[in-house]
Amino acid sequence: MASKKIQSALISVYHKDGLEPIVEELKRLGVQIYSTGGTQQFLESLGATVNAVEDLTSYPSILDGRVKTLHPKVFGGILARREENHQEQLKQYDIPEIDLVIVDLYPFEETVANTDDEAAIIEKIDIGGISLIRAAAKNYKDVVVVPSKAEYGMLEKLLKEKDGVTELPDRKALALRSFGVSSHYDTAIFNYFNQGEGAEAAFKQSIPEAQALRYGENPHQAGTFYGKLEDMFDILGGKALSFNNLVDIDAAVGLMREFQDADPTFAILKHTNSCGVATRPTLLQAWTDALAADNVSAFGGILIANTTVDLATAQEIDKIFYEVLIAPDFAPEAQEFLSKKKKRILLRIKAFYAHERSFKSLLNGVIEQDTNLKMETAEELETVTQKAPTAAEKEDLIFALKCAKHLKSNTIVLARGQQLLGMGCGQTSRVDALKQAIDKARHFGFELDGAVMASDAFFPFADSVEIACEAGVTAVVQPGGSIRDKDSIEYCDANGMSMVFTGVRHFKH
Ligand code: 93A
Repeated sequence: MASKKIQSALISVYHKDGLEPIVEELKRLGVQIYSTGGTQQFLESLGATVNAVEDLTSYPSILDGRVKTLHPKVFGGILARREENHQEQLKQYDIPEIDLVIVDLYPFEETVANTDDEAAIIEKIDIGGISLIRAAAKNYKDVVVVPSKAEYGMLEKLLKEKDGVTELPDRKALALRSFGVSSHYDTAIFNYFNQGEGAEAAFKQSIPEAQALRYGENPHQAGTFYGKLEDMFDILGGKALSFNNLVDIDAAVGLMREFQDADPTFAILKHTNSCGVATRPTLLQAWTDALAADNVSAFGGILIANTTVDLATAQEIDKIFYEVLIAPDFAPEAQEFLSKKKKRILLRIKAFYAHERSFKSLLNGVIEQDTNLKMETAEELETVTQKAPTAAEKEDLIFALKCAKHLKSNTIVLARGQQLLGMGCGQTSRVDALKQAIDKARHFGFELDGAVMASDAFFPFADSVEIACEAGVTAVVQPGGSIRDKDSIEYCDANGMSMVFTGVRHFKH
């Protein structure tokens, strides 16, 4: 039966005001009232007949009021289902049913706002009251719960208009309000503990801070960053980071993570894609050879190095316009020199950190996945052609694969001698990506004899291998797994090329 008539009530409120009309109704309906000390006094002052909770539990309020209502005789009467087996136990232990629970919690938030006295604040963490609310809300099928003053009006109406008879939807609505109150209350307590020295650093980090950005991807879009950049970077100078800067920095860091233990490496990115990458004995040479792959796209780019930027390299970099320069460190004279350009963003990265999980919002939800932290090694490459790649080619295949992993799919990377020669990315066909890579490489003056090719996913047909071979490519790395793998392999064998499989796809959308 969904209709219930309120016959008994437990009232325990911190602020007593506002209860008067409710008490009048409870008196009129002859509801049996149980109450805690202070509330009891107040209700009696209004002429109500009240049973002390202490008489019910046969316990006084103890430990300075910390334990008042926490007793089976109270919670049993709230939580009992109004069914046969629970009824028997209520009888056995002499527990009266409680049909209505009215609570106004200790004012925790107000206390935090008004004092720094920790002991006073802790004392205002309500334990019994919040338990009463949660218990009554759990048993909403039978019990009416009023978790704060905000619901007094609703209750008054039910008592007045329906003589204390309530329906299931009313009780469920009040239960919903109750869990709203309890979660808000606990969040306030959490926020209090999650500050100052007592807060655990790791836990604090997991609660991102909000930082308004000038705008989102475009000026007509508002944007916010949730996170703490200072944990990852020393921001040494430049204008405020934009939404797009953050997206590009993330891509740059992801790419350079692959090269963090390599010889000096430089990468140049635009719109999250690398257009130049080189590993060399010196950073200056790495910069020069990264730029050589596409000195047009580099304009306004995001630059990242895996080692300290020295003055000579800084002076070369300074010749082009860039947005952001990221490095593990800067020689003092290099930092001083680069800082002269006030708008350019200079970031000292503390670690090439990567979250193990990544998220993306789409449709009416969010998707989450393991971050792609896998990278194959030269030893893991499985030769599938008669000819195996040389040791140098293997190193270049891994280099190209690292670049390809961080380019938008479909992508093809052409590389040689630890230098990106050309790349195609974000294409709807693998052949288009390859053609783009070849065109770019040639446009910037590279011939492709002896170059290697990496593909983020398998070749569905032999056409890509044919085009690459004609351009001069001698070794290919791909995951494998196409039903036509045999066609590509046979073409390589017939044309003196080597091909290796990784078994690992690196799509990036
Ligand atoms: O200290 S408590 O967490 N321990 C309890 O057992 C308990 N039961 C009710 N606080 C408890 N309450 C709270 O006491 C209620 O939430 C209410 O705010 C207050 C009412 O106390 P009094 O009626 O004595 O003024």
